Amino acid sequence: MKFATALLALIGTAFAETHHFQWNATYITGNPDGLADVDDLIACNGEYPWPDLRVKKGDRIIIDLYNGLGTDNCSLHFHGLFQHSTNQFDGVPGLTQCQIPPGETLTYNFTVPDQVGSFWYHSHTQGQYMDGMRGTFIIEDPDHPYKDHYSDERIIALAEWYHDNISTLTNSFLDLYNPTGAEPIPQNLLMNGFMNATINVESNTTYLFRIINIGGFVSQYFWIEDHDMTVVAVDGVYVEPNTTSMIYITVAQRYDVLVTTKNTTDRDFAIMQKIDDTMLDIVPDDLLLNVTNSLKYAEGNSWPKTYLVDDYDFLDDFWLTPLDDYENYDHYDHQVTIDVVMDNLGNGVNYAFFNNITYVTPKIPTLGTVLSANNDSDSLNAQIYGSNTHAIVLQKDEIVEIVLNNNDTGVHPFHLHGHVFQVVERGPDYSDEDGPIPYNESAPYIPRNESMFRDVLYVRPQSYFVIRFKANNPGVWFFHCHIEWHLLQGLALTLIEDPIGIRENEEPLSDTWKNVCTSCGGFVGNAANNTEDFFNLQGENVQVKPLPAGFTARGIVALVFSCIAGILGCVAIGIYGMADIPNMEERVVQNLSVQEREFLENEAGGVEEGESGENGSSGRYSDEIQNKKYSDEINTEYREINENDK
Ligand SMILES: *[C@@H]1O[C@H](CO)[C@@H](O)[C@H](O)[C@H]1NC(C)=O
Ligand SMILES: *[C@@H]1O[C@H](CO)[C@@H](O)[C@H](O)[C@H]1NC(C)=O
Ligand SMILES: *[C@@H]1O[C@H](CO)[C@@H](O)[C@H](O)[C@H]1NC(C)=O
Ligand SMILES: *[C@@H]1O[C@H](CO)[C@@H](O)[C@H](O)[C@H]1NC(C)=O
Ligand SMILES: *[C@@H]1O[C@H](CO)[C@@H](O)[C@H](O)[C@H]1NC(C)=O
Ligand SMILES: *[C@@H]1O[C@H](CO)[C@@H](O)[C@H](O)[C@H]1NC(C)=O
Ligand SMILES: *[C@@H]1O[C@H](CO)[C@@H](O)[C@H](O)[C@H]1NC(C)=O
Ligand SMILES: *[C@@H]1O[C@H](CO)[C@@H](O)[C@H](O)[C@H]1NC(C)=O
Ligand SMILES: *[C@@H]1O[C@H](CO)[C@@H](O)[C@H](O)[C@H]1NC(C)=O
Ligand SMILES: *[C@@H]1O[C@H](CO)[C@@H](O)[C@H](O)[C@H]1NC(C)=O
Ligand SMILES: *[C@@H]1O[C@H](CO)[C@@H](O)[C@H](O)[C@H]1NC(C)=O
Ligand SMILES: *[C@@H]1O[C@H](CO)[C@@H](O)[C@H](O)[C@H]1NC(C)=O
Ligand SMILES: [Cu+2]
Repeated sequence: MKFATALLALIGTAFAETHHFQWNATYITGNPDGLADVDDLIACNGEYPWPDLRVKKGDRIIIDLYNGLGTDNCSLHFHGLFQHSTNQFDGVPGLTQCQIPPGETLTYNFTVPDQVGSFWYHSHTQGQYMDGMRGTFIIEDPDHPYKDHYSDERIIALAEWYHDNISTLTNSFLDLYNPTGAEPIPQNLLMNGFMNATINVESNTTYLFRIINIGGFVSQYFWIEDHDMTVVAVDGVYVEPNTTSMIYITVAQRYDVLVTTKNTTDRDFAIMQKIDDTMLDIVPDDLLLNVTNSLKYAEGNSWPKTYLVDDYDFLDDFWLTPLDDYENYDHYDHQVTIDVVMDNLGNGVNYAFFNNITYVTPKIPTLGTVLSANNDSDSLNAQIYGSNTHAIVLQKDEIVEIVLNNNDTGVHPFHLHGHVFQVVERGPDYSDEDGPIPYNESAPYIPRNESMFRDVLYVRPQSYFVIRFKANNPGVWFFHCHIEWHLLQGLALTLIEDPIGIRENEEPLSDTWKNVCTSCGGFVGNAANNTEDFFNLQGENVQVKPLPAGFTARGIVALVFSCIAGILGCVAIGIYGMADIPNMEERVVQNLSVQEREFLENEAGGVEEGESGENGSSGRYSDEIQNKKYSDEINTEYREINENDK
């Protein structure tokens, strides 16, 4: 790699290298799926896809990340790395750093002393990595337990792809006119950055395939025509070999598998990836669900035919067994129970909640608050981290159990930063029952002796999972759904693990880290940016206020449209089943702030003048959503009103 310089340093008896990269994130025009040019593909030093990083256990990685994105912020998170004492380089704006503003550089600087396997890196700024800012990160193991079983390896990075950029999609996703929170439908699936990829292999050879889902939304089924896969590691954890013909891989998960090629080369085979279409609200007719790639044995062979299957009989990762000794925690000291709920707030937007909280970024990054608290005792008090960050303080070395109940009907892959966790329980799919069914601690579903450990685990619809880990890695760690749309909706909480340990062990904040923070509002103070009284949260960022009792976002949409239309909206309301709520409009209007009422009244008048004929009589959602000009205007203003209202 031309931009890398390698230095050698002696550590113990082994040579540990330092890999120093200079990276410049910029927008370029590109065409990942070969079907549409996009102007805002994020490139590294002008190139897409981003480089595969490959280091050895014990090496130091230094990345000078320059933000060349013009007007947009960025950041970089190294997925799955423990970042002992370098929590400041975990890369999460609002938690462990500030957003890197355009024109500035943050130098990430950390080692990988105790991890090996398949990882990846990505921007942790507002869904941005789905625009291309992501790559794979391999930590080689000189003592790989399966090294005698394979002779070469290949990286297979999976993702979905959108033709619209993420900021455009986010605007229409987090929108009053998307009250059910339907996620944008991707256009295609990619492999190693492109569509219809080729993986070259030799015949009669066993390979280690590192399958890494670097996508931001859909899980994928993955299978190879007439080739079995033997899973030997997941998420950087070696497992006892388990042979399967198919895996199911959520975003952010990794499967290392052994694949032995045929001893003939007369034809190529299909490598298939398929969208888990149960995650899509609608499946457009022209969406290619099964995408075909080539396991290429020889030049001149024709492109393999699509290889469809009837059974989606994939390996259930719950039953994998770690190869090494992972301590199986048979109890917990601290239980955290969270229910996943998707619901609307007063601006009509659909949010995601753990219990009643949708995550809102604090004014000061939480790590900054830990380090600047007046004393250790204050740093142990969750209050200073804000009421809307869902901050939970963990005591040094306690065994933490997270019970996650999924009140939603979708699958969600949850990720914990800074750890791999023990998978204690995972309930079945309750989508056909009268769910949701929460975890019943007195009647556990499946007890296991040698539990699986990993760093991303999915929960099934209306079901639950239970995980445990030991709070032995001081740091501020995010726990969140890795579906970027859901993270944007606030499906996250903050674990402040052993704050005294952080204050004692964290390396001094680096100069570039501090510079970046200084240019966007500082890193000293509580969540509300109060440097004097850490228990005074006045002015903190909080979630939007709830909808008036008895209303749904659809009702609000109907109301807004009826106001625009200038008719007091029986038709629209009827469509959304709101007619049975007495005095619906009056009640909504009463619950609105003065500003909101004025706004709606003015808007109703204003629109009537210009647009009455077109819009007035129909009252139909689908017709009116065509009138994008007005909906966009109303939306922007509506949002501003709510923000000012705090
Ligand atoms: C980053 O790339 C842009 C576009 O090529 C260039 O204008 C800028 O000078 C580069 N900045 C750095 C620090 O490399
Ligand atoms: C990939 O292959 C599919 C057929 O399997 C085809 O429809 C699609 O256009 C191809 N994409 C590109 C970019 O060539
Ligand atoms: C995203 O697309 C929109 C609409 O085409 C455009 O206005 C905007 O500048 C794009 N954003 C970025 C970051 O390029
Ligand atoms: C960049 O981050 C700063 C500080 O958090 C924020 O005020 C600003 O709105 C962000 N810019 C964009 C384009 O999101
Ligand atoms: C990286 O971190 C190490 C350990 O703190 C420090 O000695 C070194 O100077 C740092 N390098 C850079 C380029 O920041
Ligand atoms: C396949 O590999 C095995 C062991 O490496 C070797 O004995 C055998 O001759 C090879 N067969 C072919 C067809 O290359
Ligand atoms: C070719 O592969 C098959 C199984 O894949 C094996 O049984 C056979 O012995 C191999 N032949 C040679 C010549 O290696
Ligand atoms: C993709 O596979 C599924 C299941 O096998 C099938 O129902 C669907 O029709 C396939 N789609 C295409 C375009 O081949
Ligand atoms: C392999 O996975 C299956 C579940 O798909 C499980 O039943 C079996 O016990 C596993 N075997 C081993 C050796 O891990
Ligand atoms: C989740 O669903 C369960 C079971 O219906 C219910 O008891 C619980 O209150 C729900 N949680 C939330 C936060 O709504
Ligand atoms: C969530 O519920 C708790 C306990 O009832 C309450 O103290 C807190 O204010 C609520 N938070 C929000 C954001 O509604
Ligand atoms: C925090 O307060 C200081 C002093 O008032 C101000 O300069 C800074 O911009 C504030 N930062 C944020 C993120 O609000
Ligand atoms: Cu989710």
